[in-house]
Amino acid sequence: MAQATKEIEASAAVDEDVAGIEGFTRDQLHALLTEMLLYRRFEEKAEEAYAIGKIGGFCHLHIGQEGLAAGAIRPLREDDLVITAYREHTQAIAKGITPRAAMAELYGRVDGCSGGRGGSMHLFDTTAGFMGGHGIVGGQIPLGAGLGWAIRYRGGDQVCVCFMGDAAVNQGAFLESLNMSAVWQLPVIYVVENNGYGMGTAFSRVSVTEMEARSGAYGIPAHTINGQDVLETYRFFEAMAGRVRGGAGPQFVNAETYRFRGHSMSDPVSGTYRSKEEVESHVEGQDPITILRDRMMEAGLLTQPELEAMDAEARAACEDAADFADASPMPDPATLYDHVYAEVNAHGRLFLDGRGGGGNG
Ligand SMILES: Cc1ncc(C[n+]2csc(CCOP(=O)(O)OP(=O)(O)O)c2C)c(N)n1
Ligand SMILES: [Mg+2]
Repeated sequence: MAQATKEIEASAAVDEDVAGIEGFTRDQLHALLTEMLLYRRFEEKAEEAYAIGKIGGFCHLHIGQEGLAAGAIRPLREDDLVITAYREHTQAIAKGITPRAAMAELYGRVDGCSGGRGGSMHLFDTTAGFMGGHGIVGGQIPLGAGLGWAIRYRGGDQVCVCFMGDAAVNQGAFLESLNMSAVWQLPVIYVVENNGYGMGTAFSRVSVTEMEARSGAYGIPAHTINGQDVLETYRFFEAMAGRVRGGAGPQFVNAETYRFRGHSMSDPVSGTYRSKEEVESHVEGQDPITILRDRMMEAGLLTQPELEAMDAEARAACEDAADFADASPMPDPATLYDHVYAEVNAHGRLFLDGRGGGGNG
């Protein structure tokens, strides 16, 4: 997979002589498809592991929405920041967390990217610029604004991509964060993964306006994209990251997508809030992987054996991740309270470096 990633980056300049689709070379297309297959197989492996009790707690799968992980995150720079909600396994992998470290975290093991303390909803790796994994709906939005502020304060030229679900735009934190981001012109791209539903409530039932209207009060430009089309998504974020890096200020993206599974592992795929037929029609016609696969095959840029080899590689990487997770130890119970509270000395100062002093005093 690392190879696939390099190929996208290496061929950023498009050679017009190379046959491709919409300016993407054959290698770039193969890399994007390989990435999305990895995400899909990872989620299927997680689903299987959850069913046999290897993974506990909550677990929300991104199946159906992978075009947004690949299309919005792969064009970013390594030092750009991503912050998101709890449906984040594939986004973490897209930003550079290995399938092994992600799966071990789902299993709650010490080799997980959060040391086994976060689980499915709290994948973290600051060195990869992946700032979590947040379980409180909308909780990551003010943090995203804070990351944008930190970038500005330090004089950097990174961007922060802050994902959220459609239900999160009705949280007060969304309004406060967009306002401050606009006032301070922060380099944050707010992205709504608009899959049409909260847990079981259609967005149309809890909103009297279209999603695009939500950022207008703050003068933040709104954009709607088709998140099932990974090529459109990739091009959009490639250009938008460049504009925001150049000082365009905060942006609001309504990325239309669809979740193929239930809200979490404990919810049915369909129910009173959406019909079986609705789900089936999206799985049939709106699968980001199938859409790209078919376009590549029609253009003569992908053969069946190539697809099978790609898929076998993705499956093997996820089997390996699960074996790795299984072999990793559980955290030592004696460390249960580590990282929960900051250590404070008698003067109320934080022990930041083990020597006391400094901190918040
Ligand atoms: C503050 C808060 N309220 C309620 C919940 C329970 N809850 C978990 S997910 C969810 C729905 C969120 O839907 P959306 O933001 O559209 O994201 P999606 O699950 O569709 O990715 C709710 C209400 C929560 N986690 N946090
Ligand atoms: Mg939603």
